[in-house]
Amino acid sequence: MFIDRAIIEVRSGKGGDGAIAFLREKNVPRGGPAGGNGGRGASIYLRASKKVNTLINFRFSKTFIGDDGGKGENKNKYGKYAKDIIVDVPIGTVVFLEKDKTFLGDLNTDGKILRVAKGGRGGRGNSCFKSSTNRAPRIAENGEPGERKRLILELKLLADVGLVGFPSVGKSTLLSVVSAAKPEIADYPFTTIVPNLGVVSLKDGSSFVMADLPGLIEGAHQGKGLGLQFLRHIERCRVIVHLIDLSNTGRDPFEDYRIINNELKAYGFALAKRPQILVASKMDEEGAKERYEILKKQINQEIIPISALLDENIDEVLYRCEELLKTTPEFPLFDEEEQLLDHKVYTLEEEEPYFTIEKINANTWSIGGEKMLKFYRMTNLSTDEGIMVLMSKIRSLRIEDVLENLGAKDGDTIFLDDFQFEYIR
Ligand SMILES: Nc1nc2c(ncn2[C@@H]2O[C@H](COP(=O)(O)OP(=O)(O)OP(=O)(O)O)[C@@H](O)[C@H]2O)c(=O)[nH]1
Ligand SMILES: [Mg+2]
Repeated sequence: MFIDRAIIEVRSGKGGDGAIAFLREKNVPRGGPAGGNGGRGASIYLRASKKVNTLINFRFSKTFIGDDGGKGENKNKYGKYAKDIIVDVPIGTVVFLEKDKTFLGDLNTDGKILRVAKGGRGGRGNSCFKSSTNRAPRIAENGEPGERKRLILELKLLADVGLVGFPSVGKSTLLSVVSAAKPEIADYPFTTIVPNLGVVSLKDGSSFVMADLPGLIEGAHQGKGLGLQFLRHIERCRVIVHLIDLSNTGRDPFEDYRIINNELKAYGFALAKRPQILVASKMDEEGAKERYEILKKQINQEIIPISALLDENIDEVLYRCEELLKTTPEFPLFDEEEQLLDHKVYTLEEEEPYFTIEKINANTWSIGGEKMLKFYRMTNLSTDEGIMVLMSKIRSLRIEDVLENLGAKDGDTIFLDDFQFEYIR
C-alpha cells in the first residue's frame, strides 16, 4: 500500500549535568574549582534521501530517542557529546508539528536536512562560575532537558503532470494507455483512492512522470469525497491535465469544468495558477462531438478531444505536456518567506533594550546595557545562590540565543562587567 502520511515521535537527549569538583594536587592545598561541563544531548534530524521512497517504514518504527550527554567530570573534563540521530525520509516529505500543525520544513531536495529536536546543552561545571568574590563556587548547572515532539510527515507525490477531473472521466485509463502503470479502472466513482504513477516516454527520448489522481467533486476543498487527499497530492504537479467527460454523464461539461477549477482555486497554494491542458475525454461516445462543439464556444481556450479507447489524439496531449514542462518551474510548496512573515513578532514603541552584546574579539563577547548592568551589580555574587540568580536571569532574557545568532561558539568567553563565564550551547 502506498503510505503518504506518518506520525512519529522524536525525543532529543538531555544535556549532561555540569560537575562540582576542586583541584586537589599535592602542592596545591586549596586548588580552584575544576568541575567540567556536561556534554550536549543528541539532536534528531530528518534528511531527504533518494534511497527511501515511501513513509511505510514509519509504521513500524515511530519513535526516535537521542542519547543524553555525559556528565561533566573533574579536572575540567567535558562530559561526552551524544551522537546525533539522522533519520532518512523520502524526498518530498513535508514536516509539521502534530499539536498545532506548525510547518517545520519541506525536505524537497536530496540531502536536505532539518533539525526536528534539539539536543539539550550540557550544564556548566563549577569552574565556570569563578568570580572575584566567589573563588570556590559550589555550584553547577544541570543539563538542559531534551525536546519531545510528535511530528506529522507527509509525502507529496512528485509528479510532473497530474490528471484531474470528476470521478470516472477516464484519468486512470489515460495513464494506463500512455505508461506501463496498471491502475484500477472501473465505471464507478472513486475507483482511484491513492494516486498511481507512470513514466511517460516520448519518441524523442524525453520522459516525464504522470499521476492519475482520485476524482474531485464539488466541496473537495472542504474535505468532500477524497478531496483533501487529492489536493495534497496535486500540489507537487507542475502541469495539470484537466479531463472533461464528454460522454453522456447527465451533467453539463461546462459546469464540470467550472466546478473543478473552483475547487483548485479554493484550496489555495496557487493550484489554480498551474498551467492547465484541457482535454475532452471519451470522444468515441455518442453525442460527444456535439457536446464538444458547445463546450468549445463556452471555454475560450484550446481543448484537445481524445479517446483513450480508440487511441485518438493521445500523442497530442503528451507533446503539449512536454512543451509546458519545459517552461514551467517547480512550484515551492510553502513560501518560506511568507511563513516567517506570519510569525513576525511586533513589539511596542522602541524601548531601551535590557541588554546589549558587543563582540570584543573572535572568541570574547561582552554583555552590556544599563538595565542588565544594574541587575548584575545588585546581585550578591559571593554566594552560590547569587550566581544562580544571575544565570537564570541570563537564561530568561535569552541572551544565549542572541549570542548564538551572532555567531558565538562553544568555549567563547563572555564578560558581564567583571564577571566572566563560558558560552556553551
Ligand atoms: N468510451 C470510453 N470509455 C472510457 C474512455 N476512457 C475511460 N473510459 C471508461 O470510463 C470509466 C472510468 O474510467 P477510469 O479511468 O477508471 O476513470 P477515473 O477518472 O480514473 O475515475 P476515478 O478513479 O473513479 O476518479 C471506465 O469504465 C472506462 O472504461 C474512453 O476513451 N472512451
Ligand atoms: Mg481512476
